[in-house]
Amino acid sequence: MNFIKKLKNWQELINNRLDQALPAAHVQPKQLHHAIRHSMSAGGKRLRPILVMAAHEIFPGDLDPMPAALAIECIHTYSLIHDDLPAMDNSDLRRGKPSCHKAFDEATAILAGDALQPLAFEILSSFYFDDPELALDLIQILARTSGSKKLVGGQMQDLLAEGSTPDEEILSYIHTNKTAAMIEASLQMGFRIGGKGRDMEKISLIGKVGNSLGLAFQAVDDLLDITQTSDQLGKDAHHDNQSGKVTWISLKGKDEARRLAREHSDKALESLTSIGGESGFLSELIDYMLNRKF
Ligand code: GRG
Repeated sequence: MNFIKKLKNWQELINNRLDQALPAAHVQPKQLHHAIRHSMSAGGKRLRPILVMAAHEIFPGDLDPMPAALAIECIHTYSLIHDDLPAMDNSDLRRGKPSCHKAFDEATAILAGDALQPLAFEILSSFYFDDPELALDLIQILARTSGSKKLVGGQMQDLLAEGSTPDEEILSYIHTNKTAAMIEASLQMGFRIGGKGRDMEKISLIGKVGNSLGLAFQAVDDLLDITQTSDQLGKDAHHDNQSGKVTWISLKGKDEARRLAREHSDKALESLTSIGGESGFLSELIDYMLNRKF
């Protein structure tokens, strides 16, 4: 199957499985479940769940990686809902639709994000119940990644740095923790479920793939923010400059951001090659993410 067809198939499958995993919109409190579904429903690229599937495919195992893919999307979507809030990035548009607090209200958006976090861990603990060691490893990866030293810490530092003089060390901290950590965790979770999920050397390499891919992804994201329109991105464009964000572009300019994106992407491919196995799709995905337009 060609790359794009497989990507679309996985996106569709993930959307269907998310639909089944989320509480139905008619379940009380309806407003909360509507809000969760509003933010979760089609529009996201589903990159992180696709990375879970692609990492599992390198050395496939007997267990289904899809529940882990859904769990990471729950955490990612919660982080987007909270990031859009007026107290954080104050964005009106997300995934081509009004952001959660615009479509509902701030309290509902906070609660929708809150509810998605335990849902992620409920999914992991229920689906991998028969393999408690695996379930615990997956829960640990996701809990650590979404905690105060990674995702939340990166977000905190991002907010603290707003309007400040750009500083390379702080910017690296933000990108590593706010963006790359979740991409790294996606690959680690998918790989852990697969057939060589306990091979320490390969686990370290897949972590390196994730870190480099995450840094490339963020550099491309910064570039898209200045080159694309809100319509094309499905979220507020030119937002970084308006909100005084420190980015590679504010620090070193557009050409350097592009060069960095390529460099990190090449590093990701290099580490991936050392892992071996069935990595064709993931390697095409790394290229695709570098050249994406939204
Ligand atoms: C609120 C704890 C907390 C964290 C928020 C996700 C996030 C952290 C902030 C959003 C702003 C931003 C630029 C984050 C960097 C990562 C990123 C580009 C997220 C958007 O991911 P995509 O492009 O989104 O994969 P879709 O909608 O396609 O899933």
